[in-house]
Amino acid sequence: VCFVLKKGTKTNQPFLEIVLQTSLLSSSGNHGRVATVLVSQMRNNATSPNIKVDFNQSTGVAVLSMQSPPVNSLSLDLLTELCINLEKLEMDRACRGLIITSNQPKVFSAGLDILEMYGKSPERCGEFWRAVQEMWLKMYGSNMVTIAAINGSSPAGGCLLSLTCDYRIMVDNPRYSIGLNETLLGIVAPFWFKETMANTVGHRNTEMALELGLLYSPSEALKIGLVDQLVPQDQLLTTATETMKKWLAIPDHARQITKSMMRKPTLDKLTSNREADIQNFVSFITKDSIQKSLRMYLEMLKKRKA
Ligand code: CO8
Repeated sequence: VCFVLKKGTKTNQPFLEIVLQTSLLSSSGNHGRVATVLVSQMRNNATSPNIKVDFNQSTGVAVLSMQSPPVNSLSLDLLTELCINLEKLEMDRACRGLIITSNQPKVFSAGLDILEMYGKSPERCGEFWRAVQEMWLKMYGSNMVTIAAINGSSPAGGCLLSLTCDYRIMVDNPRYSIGLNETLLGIVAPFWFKETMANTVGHRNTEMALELGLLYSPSEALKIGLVDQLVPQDQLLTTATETMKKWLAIPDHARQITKSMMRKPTLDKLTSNREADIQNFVSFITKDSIQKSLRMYLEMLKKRKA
C-alpha cells in the first residue's frame, strides 16, 4: 500500500489511514499512541485533541492551528498528532498550501516540552527525539507551500518549526520573541537545528544567535531575516492567505524541485544519520549535569511566573 499511494494519487480516507498507520508505526514503534490518535481522527476528520485543521477545498490551503494549552510545548503527543496531520495533508492532492499557527494566546510554541527531556528513561527520550526528527523532516521536506503565521513567542523548537516553513509572518508585538535559545538551558542545538537557521539567516547571524541563545524581538528578527514580514495581530491570517496566493501562482513542479534543491543536502544529512543523532541526544540529555541544568531552568520558569 505504501508504494502505491503517493501525493497526487486519488484515494479515500480509510486507505489513507492505513498508509499513515504503516509509516508511523514503522518509524516510531509507538503502537498504542498512534492507534489512539488515528481512531480519534477517524471520528473527526479535521480535528485531533491538540491540533485543528481547516482545509479550504476551493483554495487548496489548509490552516493548521496548534491548541495544546498552555503554551503549545512540543510533547510526544503533540508531535505525533502534528506528524499525522502533516502526512495526511501532504498526501492529499487537493492540498497545495499550509499555514501553521497557534490557537493559544501570546504563544506560537514554547518549543520542545522540557518535561519530555527531564527525568525520563533513555528509551522514552529516544522515542521523543525520533518524533522531533520526524516533525522536522516532514516540515522541512514538505512539497506544500508552508507559511508560519507566528502569533506569539516562539523560542527554541518553536523557532525551528517556523524556520522549516517557506515564509514567516510574525505579529508585531515587542512582547513576543523568537530564536534558538538552547544554550540558555545549558543544552546544545543539534546540527540540523543549526543548519536550518544558517540556511535562513546566514552563518554569522547563526553563530551569534546560537552561542548567546539570543531571543529576538519581532523587529530584530525582521532585521536579520529570521522572519520575513511583520503585521498587526488582526492582519496576520489575511496577510498569510494573500502571501499564499502569490506562492501558489508559481507552477508546483518548478517550485517543488527548486525547494528540494535548496533543502535536500540538509535533509539528507539527518536522514542518513538518524540513529546516531538519537544516540547522541539520549546520551547528552540523560547526563546528570544536563539534567541539573534543565531542573534549574524549569525552576526559573516557575519563579518568573510567581
Ligand atoms: N516545556 C514544558 N513546559 C513549559 C515550556 C516548555 N518548553 N514552556 C513553558 N512551560 C510551562 C511553564 O513552566 C508553565 O508551567 P506551570 O503553569 O505549571 O507553572 C506554563 O508552561 C506556562 O508558562 P509561562 O507562565 O512561562 O507562560 P508565559 O505565557 O508567561 O510565557 C513563554 C510563555 C515565553 C513560551 C515561556 O513559557 C517560556 O519562555 N518558556 C520556555 C521556552 C523555552 O526556553 N523552550 C526551550 C525548550 S528546548 C527546545 O525547544 C529545543 C531543545 C533541543 C534539545 C537539544 C539537546 C541536544
